[in-house]
Amino acid sequence: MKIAIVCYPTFGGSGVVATELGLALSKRGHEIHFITYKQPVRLDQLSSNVRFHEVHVPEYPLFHYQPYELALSSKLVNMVKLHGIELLHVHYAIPHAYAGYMAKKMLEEEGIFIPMVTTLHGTDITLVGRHPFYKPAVKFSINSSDVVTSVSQSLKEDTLSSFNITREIQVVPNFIDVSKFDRKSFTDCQREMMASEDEKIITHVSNFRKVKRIDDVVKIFFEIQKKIKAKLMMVGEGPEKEMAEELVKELQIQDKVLFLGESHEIDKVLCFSDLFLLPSEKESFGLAALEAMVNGVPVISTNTGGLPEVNVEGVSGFLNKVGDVQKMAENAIFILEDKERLKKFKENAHREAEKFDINRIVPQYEELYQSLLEKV
Ligand code: GMT
Repeated sequence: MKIAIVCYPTFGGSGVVATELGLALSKRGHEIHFITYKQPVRLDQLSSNVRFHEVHVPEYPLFHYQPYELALSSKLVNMVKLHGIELLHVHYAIPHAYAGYMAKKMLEEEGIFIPMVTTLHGTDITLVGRHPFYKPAVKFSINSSDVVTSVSQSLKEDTLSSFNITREIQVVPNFIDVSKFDRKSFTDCQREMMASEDEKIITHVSNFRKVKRIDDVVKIFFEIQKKIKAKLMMVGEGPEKEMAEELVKELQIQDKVLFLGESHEIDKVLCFSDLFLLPSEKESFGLAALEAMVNGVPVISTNTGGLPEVNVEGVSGFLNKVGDVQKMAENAIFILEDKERLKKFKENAHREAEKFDINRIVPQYEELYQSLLEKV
């Protein structure tokens, strides 16, 4: 199949999932065209089966806001015609599903019928999409898609309760390539550069937005380090980073917390981590938690959104109410304080992650595409 994938090219989960999906599909013989404003961060292997088409938005002084949707829909029309693309898969409703729908309609005028799959990722529904400024357009684009998928059951329910949806929503969970971790060489893991042997390593990875409750990450760690010798690795960039740095200074734990910035090599940090913290306000799935788990890192998270579908209570980690710093710290200490218990949780975390192996999930998308193309 010739498939166009539209996504955000940044470090965010939706772009990562879209890129990994495209790469996996290309390995299964499909021709994938990524269409977005910058080369996606995880797209490091362009080939005859994997192409990238950049959307340019020319600056024009008349426009207070440059019209990205317009440029994207025109680019989609041109690329579909030029490369004979058969199907659009757009990730994140805003504005991708909207632009995709416009492209579909323009192509129909020329007698080209192309189905569109829209995958909802979370913040496009739970944060941004339900804002009255966007809501009618988001509802319209979801209802106008040929197939709608969501990355968790919880996100499906959130979507149905926030919007008047007339389409069926299929849950296709996010995934991970488990084989990558089985093949990993031991030398990649340079633990000694980060902490001494008797220190536990605790990690958080995110885009440092308010929804991640970065202050809770620091507060949970503050409680842990009172009882257990530990270091905290903070990976990522975002608006809450400065506040977190201030808090770390205020709590006088600067020597125990490392802000590593954005990284292309998350797995190299996760491979020596003992525990992962994800105390988010909302999380439709929690891809970061799954990435930790496949690396054998237990997860202390909140029990919000889709997190209970990924992190299993008492097995791969623990889940507590949003903001319950004390409980999350107690659970973290419970896992870390006993060597055998920690080992068990690490094994469990990896085993639970295997349920989301790429080879189980990608065929679900393939089947869905196939059945759509049969209807055209
Ligand atoms: O985590 C973020 O804030 C980024 C955001 C995105 O749109 O890239 O992530 C969302 O999509 C991910 C991939 O499906 C999910 O794993 C995240 O849980 C979801 N984030 C939220 O719901 C806050």
